[in-house]
Amino acid sequence: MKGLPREWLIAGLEKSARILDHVLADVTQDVARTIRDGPEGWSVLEIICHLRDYQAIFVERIARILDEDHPSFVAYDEAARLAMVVDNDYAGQDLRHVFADYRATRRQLVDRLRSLSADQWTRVGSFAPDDPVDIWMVAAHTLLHDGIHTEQIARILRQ
Ligand code: NI
Repeated sequence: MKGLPREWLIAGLEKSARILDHVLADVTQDVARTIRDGPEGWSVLEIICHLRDYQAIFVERIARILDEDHPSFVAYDEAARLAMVVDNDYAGQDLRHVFADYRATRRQLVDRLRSLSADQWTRVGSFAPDDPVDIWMVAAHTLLHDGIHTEQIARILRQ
């Protein structure tokens, strides 16, 4: 995995946000609030809020890896994920505003990754002892997380 060029990972993060932009191009606020992944599932708006909030978590992990000596991370479980829906009032957000935030943060993430030295890429944090997490892994997690939810949005928009 790490034999892949870093630039591919970074370009993937850029493209992933653009794919989501294309998917959302014709989605109005009403549609974003109405279309859901099943009766109990999240709306498109809630999914975009989730992507924004989780990207912020990934970006913070990268910042801590760079700024601290071997930081420890907290894993966010299902309860924490669901609490954010209420605490951050996902249902009351504006789709375009939230997505603009997500894209701005993505641009900052991409710029920061492009600026890293070879030594910085080797820095690590961890969730548990003997389970190091480096910047590549956090960036790949961000990209994979985009993919999971972009598929979800594209699928429910076709229902
Ligand atoms: Ni998710």
